[in-house]
Amino acid sequence: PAASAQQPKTFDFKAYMAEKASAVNAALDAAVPMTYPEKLHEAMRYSLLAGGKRVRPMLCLAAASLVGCDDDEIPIASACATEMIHTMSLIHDDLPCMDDDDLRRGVPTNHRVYGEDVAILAGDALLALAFHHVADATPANRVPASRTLRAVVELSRCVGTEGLVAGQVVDLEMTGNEKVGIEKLEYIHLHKTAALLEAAVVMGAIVGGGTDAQVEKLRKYARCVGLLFQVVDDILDVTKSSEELGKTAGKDLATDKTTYPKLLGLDKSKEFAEELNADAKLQLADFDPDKAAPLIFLSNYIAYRQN
Ligand code: GRG
Repeated sequence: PAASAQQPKTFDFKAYMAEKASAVNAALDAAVPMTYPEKLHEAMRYSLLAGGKRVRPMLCLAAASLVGCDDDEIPIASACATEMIHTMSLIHDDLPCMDDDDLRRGVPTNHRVYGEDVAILAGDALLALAFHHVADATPANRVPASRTLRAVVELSRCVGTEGLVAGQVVDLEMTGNEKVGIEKLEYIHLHKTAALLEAAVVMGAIVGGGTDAQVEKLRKYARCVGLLFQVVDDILDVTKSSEELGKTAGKDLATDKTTYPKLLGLDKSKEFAEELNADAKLQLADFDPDKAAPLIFLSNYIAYRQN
């Protein structure tokens, strides 16, 4: 069963992704109406609805359904909250005082369109809205207050000193530092990237009514997938730019950014990604293989994606 849990044959993952992404997009659209002050809401919507892959909300919905919750309306608020936080972190990451980027997902960054002041505030408003969304147990989402409380604890933990902010601060400290080792690199990735993926999965499992044992299995799954996400990102950085340049060495090897391929080499980085993918899927071995299919495919998708 463990082997078959890793290879479900009859699951249309493409259709699954399209269906979930469109449900998430509709819920995000409804969550930020174009009300007064319009400039703020426009800036929030500009980045929130700019066509991300929606990996975090999908993980959240899939985890809820794996623990037996067959109504997406129940985890949808948590799912949207993870995307709101992801979006606000990208807006702030792109600011001149951080990465100073002009483009995100092929279009001008939030501050290039709305100005730095509004971009910072749109990010702040998205962060607050994320928590409001999870905490606001309206009849539509029907989540018991005790589960909501645990979900808020998970979400708050992944943002601050144990999550994204800590990862970003260490990343900023490391920029241009030649001596970044594998431990520091892993710290950055576990905090900047894996923490929010973990919160997405764990919140889904909690609001979906999973047992403590199920929640912890899924937490392990998410940690592997979170690190996998970033290792693959680093690999793509090398392989994509070498394809673009028609060279063997990509831009990653030429910049001062420390990455897995730089520390381990490309082949070892690919092996590490394979191990993380296998380890993630191993955590799902005790679940019904048919129900585990979305999380199995999501792990494979993260491992083998091309962008
Ligand atoms: C969270 C309060 C708070 C502040 C933000 C700037 C910052 C602190 C953290 C940086 C977080 C960051 C930019 C992490 C990188 C995450 C990452 C892997 C982004 C790419 O994710 P994808 O591929 O992107 O899912 P799409 O575009 O598909 O949504």
